[in-house]
Formats: sequence, structure tokens, C-alpha cells
Amino acid sequence: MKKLRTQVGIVGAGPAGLMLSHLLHLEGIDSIVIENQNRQHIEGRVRAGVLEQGTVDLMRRTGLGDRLDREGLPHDGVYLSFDGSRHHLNFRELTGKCITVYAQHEVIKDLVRARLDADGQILFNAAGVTVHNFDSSPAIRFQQNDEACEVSCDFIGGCDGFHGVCRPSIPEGVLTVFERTYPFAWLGILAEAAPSSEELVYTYHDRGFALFSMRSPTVTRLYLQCSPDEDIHNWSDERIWEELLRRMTTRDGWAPNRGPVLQKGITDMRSFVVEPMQCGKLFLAGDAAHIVPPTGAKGMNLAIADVTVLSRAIAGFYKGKSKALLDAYSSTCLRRLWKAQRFSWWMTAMLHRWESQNEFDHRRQLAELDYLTSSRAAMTSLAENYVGLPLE
Ligand code: FAS
Ligand code: PHB
Repeated sequence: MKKLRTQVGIVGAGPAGLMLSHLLHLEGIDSIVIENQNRQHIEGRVRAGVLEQGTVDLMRRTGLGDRLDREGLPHDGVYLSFDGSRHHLNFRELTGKCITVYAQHEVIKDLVRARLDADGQILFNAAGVTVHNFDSSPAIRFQQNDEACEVSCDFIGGCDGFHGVCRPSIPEGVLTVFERTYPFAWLGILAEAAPSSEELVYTYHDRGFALFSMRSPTVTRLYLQCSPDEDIHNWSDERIWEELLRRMTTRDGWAPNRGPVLQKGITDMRSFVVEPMQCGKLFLAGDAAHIVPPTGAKGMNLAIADVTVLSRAIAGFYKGKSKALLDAYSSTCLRRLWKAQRFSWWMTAMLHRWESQNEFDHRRQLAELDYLTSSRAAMTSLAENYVGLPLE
């Protein structure tokens, strides 16, 4: 067995795992990232696209700002569209902060580049990963190139996403699960089409929700509400465009530009939290501990917020010889996380059509959107949640 030793063993090379390794490196703390996919796969995976102000500030502060500043698209706000017209919410004017559109897989590329440039260790294609003894002397075992390997460490960062091995490795009864599933999903496409709006458009329509987003001056990202068990094979590109245009076109003639569909997929919608987010010396971060529906664009930002708290806590242990921040890791993350859960649920509830609804509910949702786009107080509340609540 090949034996490796480090201070922090990290399972998963997503935004949480790679940012944790990067932040620990800046604190002079060693780590090894263990990922079961290969580099190409993780750098090509189409997921989130919106960065909160705090995530952008962190990337700039930690030397990851160059490409983000060159290629990222700063947005002052978003549009809410209903009843055939778009209404702009100016986050910068309301909060002094804004958001940036920069694809998650571009963030991953920047993080992998930064880690490897700093001689960081990312072990790809690790098969059969298991985590052990996280109440005493933590260890991570796996196969790589048909060789059995073990990484022994002081702490384990469980950053392996919702379907990973770290959370299920925690003994029965330690974690409490809070969950809500939704009676709909999102059908998402990437299209080779110049964005016809300079900012995102969230559309409430009686046929269901639709979202206009983008990735670059030539690539648009679009989503529409569909049923949770939808089969993507039932959706030809023609049918997708027809439905998107039907839901999004506004009375003033605005509509997304059509173009070849580069990628399409269905994302299910769930709200999920486990408490606590730690067990002994195993610390869960990101989707391994919580999932939000993507309507609030919080997923990736929450993962990065968790490891900002965790890296400070681990540095506090090595530098300050204090376990205080480590012991407070869960409560610190969970307080902000539940507010993001509330916001993501609220955006989802307000902007989607629910089968269980009747005409009263439909009118109530329209009234909520009307109030939201005509009250400065209501707009400011949405804006401050969307740009990202402060990290304690
Ligand atoms: P991740 O899932 O990103 O990373 C976990 C890593 O662990 C992966 O690289 C995985 O390969 C690896 N791993 C898993 N099991 C392992 C094992 N057993 N051993 C070793 N490695 C293992 N958010 C938005 O805001 N907007 C979106 O449009 C959006 N779209 C999404 C689409 C999908 C299909 C998914 C799943 C999520 C989407 N999200 C979106 C949310 C997304 O951004 C997540 O919140 C974010 O990726 C969370 O980052 P991590 O916690 O690092 O987990
Ligand atoms: C995206 O650009 O992929 C995106 C943007 C906003 C969301 C969800 C996804 O709420």
C-alpha cells in the first residue's frame, strides 16, 4: 500500500475541495485532494454560473482574479419578467454590490491551475474512496492506477458533493436531515447564440418558470420548468426553443436569440441540509452537507463560503492551537446557510407554477411580483440576498 501523509485530506475536486486546498495553501497548511474523476471531466462539467460579490472578492484577494476580471461578466442586477413585461432590479444601486457571471467550470480550471502551479497535490481517478477513523487518526483509502493508497491526515474535508462517500460514512444518528423536494425540475440548455439581454431574466409564466442566463458574448444558458421525471429525449431542440420563446417573449418584443443547442440536461430541484456539518475530524462542506434549488444561484457560492470558514478554523488550530473555530464550524456555516435556504425556497416558490395551485395562487404570485417590482424595501431584500449575505 502506498502511504501518504498530509495535514488535511480533501475528498472531491469541486469548488469546495479545490478552494479549501487553495486557502489552506495560502495559510501554509498542506493538503491532498482526492478526486474520482479525471481532470478533463471536472474542467468540462457544466453547472452554475453566477458568483456573489463575496466569492468574487475572495477570488481576487487570493490571486484567482485575473481571468475572472478578463472574462467574467459583471452584472448590476437582474430582470423579473411577468405578465408580458420585464422589470429591472438594480442590485448595485440598492446594495452597492453586484454579481458576476463566470461559469463554474472556469472557476474549477483556475483553481486546478493555481494548485498545480503551487505544486499542490490533486490525485485524479481515485477509485473506491473510503474515509476512516475520523474520531481519532483520520485516513482516506482508495485505488489509483490499480495501486492501493492511504492518505493519513489530521483532518478530512468532506467536499465530495451530494452523492459522495463522506456524509454516508458518518454513523447513524449523528446527523439530522432536513429536506424538501419539489414537484418540478429544470431543463437547461447551452446555446450558441449572442445573449439578447445584458443581464439575467427570471420569467414567471402560466406555462411555468423560465430563466435566461449566459456564459459569454456568444453563449446563452437557458432553463425551463419541466416535470421532475421528464425524459430529455422527448425534447427536440425545436420543441425546447418553441417553449422557451412562448414563455419568455415580452410585449415589447424582447426574446432570447435562437442558436444551435450545444448541451442540454435536466437538473432536479431539492432543498437539503444535514446538521451538524462535522463529525469528529471530518468536516462536510458544500453539496456534501446542503443542496439548494438553483433559482437563487447560491449552490457554488455556499460551497466556497463553507470552506472560507473551515480554512480559517483549521488555521486557527495550527497557528492558535485553539479548537474554538473548529468547534463552531457547523453553527457558523448553518446560520448563514439557512438564510440562503430560505431565499432559494422563496425564489422557487414565487417563480414556479405548482400543480397544486389554483387561480387564487396564480393571482397571488402575480401580486407578489408586482409588489416586489414596485417597492424599494422588497427589492432591497431580494437584492441583498442575491448578491450574498455577509460572511460572519
Ligand atoms: P461538487 O459536486 O461540485 O464537487 C464534488 C466533487 O467530488 C466532484 O468533482 C466529484 O467528482 C467528486 N466526488 C464525488 N464522489 C466522490 C468520491 N466518492 N470520491 C472522490 N471524489 C468524489 N448551482 C447554481 O447556482 N446554478 C446552476 O445552474 C447549477 N447547476 C447545477 C447542475 C447540476 C447537475 C448540479 C449537480 C449542481 C448544480 N448547481 C448549480 C449547484 C452546484 O453549483 C453545486 O452547488 C456546486 O457544484 C457544489 O460544489 P461542491 O460542494 O464542491 O460539490
Ligand atoms: C446559470 O447561469 O447557470 C444560472 C443563473 C442563475 C440561476 C441558476 C443558474 O438562478
